[in-house]
Amino acid sequence: MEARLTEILQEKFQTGLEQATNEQVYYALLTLTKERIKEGPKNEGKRKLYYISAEFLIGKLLSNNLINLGIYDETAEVLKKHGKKLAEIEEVEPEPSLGNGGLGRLAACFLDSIATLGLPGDGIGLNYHMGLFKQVFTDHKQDEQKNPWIEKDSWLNDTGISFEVPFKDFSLRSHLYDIDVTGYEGGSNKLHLFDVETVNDAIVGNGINFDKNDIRENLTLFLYPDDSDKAGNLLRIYQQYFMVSNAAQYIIRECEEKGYDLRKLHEHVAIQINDTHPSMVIPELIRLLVQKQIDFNEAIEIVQKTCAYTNHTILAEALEKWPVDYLEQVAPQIVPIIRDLDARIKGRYKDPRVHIIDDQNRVHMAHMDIHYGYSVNGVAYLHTEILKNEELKPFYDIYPQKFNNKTNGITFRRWLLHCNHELTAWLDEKIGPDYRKDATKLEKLLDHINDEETLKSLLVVKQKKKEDLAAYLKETQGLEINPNSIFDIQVKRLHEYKRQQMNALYVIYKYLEIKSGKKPETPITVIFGAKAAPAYIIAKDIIHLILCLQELIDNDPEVAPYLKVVMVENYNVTLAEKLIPSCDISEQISLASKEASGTGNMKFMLNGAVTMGTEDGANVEIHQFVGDENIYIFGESSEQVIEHYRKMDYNAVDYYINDEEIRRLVDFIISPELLRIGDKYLLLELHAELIRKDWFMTLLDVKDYIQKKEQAYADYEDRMAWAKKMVVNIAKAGYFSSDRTIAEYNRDIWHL
Ligand code: 7GP
Repeated sequence: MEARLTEILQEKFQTGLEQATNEQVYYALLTLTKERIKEGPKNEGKRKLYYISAEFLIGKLLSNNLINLGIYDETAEVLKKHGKKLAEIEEVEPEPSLGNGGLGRLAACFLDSIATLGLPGDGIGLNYHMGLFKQVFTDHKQDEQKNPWIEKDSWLNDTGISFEVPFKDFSLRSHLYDIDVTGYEGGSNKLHLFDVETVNDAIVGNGINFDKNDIRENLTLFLYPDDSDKAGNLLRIYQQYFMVSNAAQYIIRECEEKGYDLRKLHEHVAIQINDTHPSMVIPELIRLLVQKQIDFNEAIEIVQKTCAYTNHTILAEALEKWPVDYLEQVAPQIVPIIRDLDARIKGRYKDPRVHIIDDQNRVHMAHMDIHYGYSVNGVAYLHTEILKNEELKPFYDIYPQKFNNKTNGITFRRWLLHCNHELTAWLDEKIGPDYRKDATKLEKLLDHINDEETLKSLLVVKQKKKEDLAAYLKETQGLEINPNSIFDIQVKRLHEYKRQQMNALYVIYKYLEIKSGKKPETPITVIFGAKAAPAYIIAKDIIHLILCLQELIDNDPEVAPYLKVVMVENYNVTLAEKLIPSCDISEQISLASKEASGTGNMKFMLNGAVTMGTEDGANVEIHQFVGDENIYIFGESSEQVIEHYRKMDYNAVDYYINDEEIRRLVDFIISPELLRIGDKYLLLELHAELIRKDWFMTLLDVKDYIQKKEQAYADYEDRMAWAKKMVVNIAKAGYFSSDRTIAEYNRDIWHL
């Protein structure tokens, strides 16, 4: 590889490895890696999966590809010999901005595992030029800026493939770019990203503003453009239809190229609909099959045997319902099909809860997926049970056989081998490398749990990662944190159900404790990372509160040595890769029943953090695996919470009035100390929200939470006992490998 690397640098830059800049070396490695993938094996088979998703939060690709190709160590060595550091080269790569949160990152982990297991399966999505926004903090507030990430030389390969997508008043030409997806010591697949030929980056003005009506120029600019008005809703429908029409045309084209009979499409194709964004693939595929002279009824049957749907949330706001009238304005050709699909259901079932088009003329996308797909899955045991028994119960009663659970997983290549070289080396030494291919082998660690040297060396690894993070945050964000403090981390999208506000109330509690003279034995660093949706006002108020607390504490010499709050700017995959290995306490504190699964919880566990969490999502399964001793569980159960919603008997204001302790914490949000720093309107707004609405029941669990945190911090002092908890968490993480999840998808749904 050294020879080829030198050759590329010579050809392109007329320079050698020693003299080359990091940018030039990055370019050479990009070229070399792409060549290797091209020469390497491809995954093939009789039935192929197409995973359609609005998001793919793939993260940087260089190191991951080097690991999967088995040339990471060799590359690092060659670079070192010539005075270069691979870690510094990694910094040159821009992070693709193609995703938002859990569902997008899951899709990326899945692509890695699909390729690793040797299964033929491609991703299909859109090539957003500005992606999600870049988060900048000004005046303790979130500011959104565009995030252009595509450079002249990138992982995108221009395929030259293009389709015509018909809309009501015009049509658009697509242009397909592919990114290679490598498997770990395995074959490769592709991620297909469709773009619009006429897209125009120049129409984006300040921040993330642009003309929402200019579809020809704006369709692939942003992921999840603001949908608080009609134009925004229409733009999202344009994006979704464009995505699925291209997907359907691509799939049909591939089948025809391979000489398959389209009447047997389902024998060769499985389509996974990742949440409701790609749901229109169902009517679109029917439409295209009919165009190919297939009978309408038969087309419906074929599509029904081809499509499967994954639900990622029970939050009503995320279950898309498009007005028929909007669909008419964008893609009228699929509306008669949707009406026909709905009429068949209405003919069969009187219960309006299972109809596709409701009495307000809105199309329930999930309902179409469930009726006209062959599988419906939730993403953790509890989540699937809630779907079956609550949210989607009328559907479960009709189609019990369609429902199945697939507990999420994460790829250990990125979330261990790549992000934590020290822990990987430690594991290799303790239990040998088998766990890299078979994650359940991590259990072998339990044989060493009473070995003092093992425990001590694990603490050394953790300490090193804390120092790495401290150095990284100092250099990249100018933040100073104490590597000898407890790292207590909550990183995830900002949403009231995830309850970052509860963690902030804990910070207030601790601040007041320290002010009153009660100092923690070991200093505490509470780290947040989160983007709020641009139109989500309360989420932004919570960010504001956290940033104000950060400043208050930083400037208080009585408190600063013992407590620190930091909110990292522009949380993304790259930052997650630095934060997660360094963490001691992983915050997974959603209101029970609301977090479908969570996947950060799994990444933290794998890296030796102990979970502080509610019995929600996959926390339930983590709890079962590690046992009561190795996790901190608090708060009301999902049954209790669901009961509160049913009876509508939760009133935050009662907790506020009746509990002096709670009142003290909530009122601190509008204390003179914070009002001096922050925006009084925003702080008052949040204060009022917590008392009057508190939709996600922060005040219900906050006291239990505080108590459990105090317990965890006290336990942390016994370093050996804590290290044992870390060992159990790592040892039991094997189940949460996305290789296991994908093997189950394939066994039960895809049959590739
Ligand atoms: C997320 C869920 O909130 C999270 O619990 C789960 O782990 C993840 O999906 C993967 O299954 N949901 C979303 O990201 C989501 O609903 C809608 O996004 C835009």
